[in-house]
Amino acid sequence: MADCIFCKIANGEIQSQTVYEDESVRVFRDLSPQAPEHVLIVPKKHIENVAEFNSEDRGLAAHIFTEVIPKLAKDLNLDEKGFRLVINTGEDGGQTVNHLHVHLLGGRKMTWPPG
Ligand code: DGP
Repeated sequence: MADCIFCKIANGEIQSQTVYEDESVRVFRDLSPQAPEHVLIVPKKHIENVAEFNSEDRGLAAHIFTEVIPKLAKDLNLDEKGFRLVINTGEDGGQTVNHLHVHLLGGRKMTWPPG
């Protein structure tokens, strides 16, 4: 999508601190980290948010949750102590960038409930 910042980052038009990339996703460090490790898992395909996922995206969703996240957890040394995944969705969900992204945060003890 032409004016989408995460499309541009995911496709490499804009530089980012990339920690992982493959044919369908880019994972890069959040500009405003909320934990010692804070990366964003971003599909290269423009999908507005998780509510817009459809059956065509089943393979992508499975790839993110069964391959990318477990690999990141290991690579970032978060697999033993744990981490948090966040998918802000829409206005009430606190989504500020309208391109689906999964936050992966770790390296500190998280609190609950979130704000
Ligand atoms: P959300 O509120 O879930 O839509 O989170 C958007 C996140 O994206 C927020 O934590 C800040 C981050 N972010 C916004 N613009 C950029 C950018 O240009 N580069 C990077 N690396 N992160 C960004």
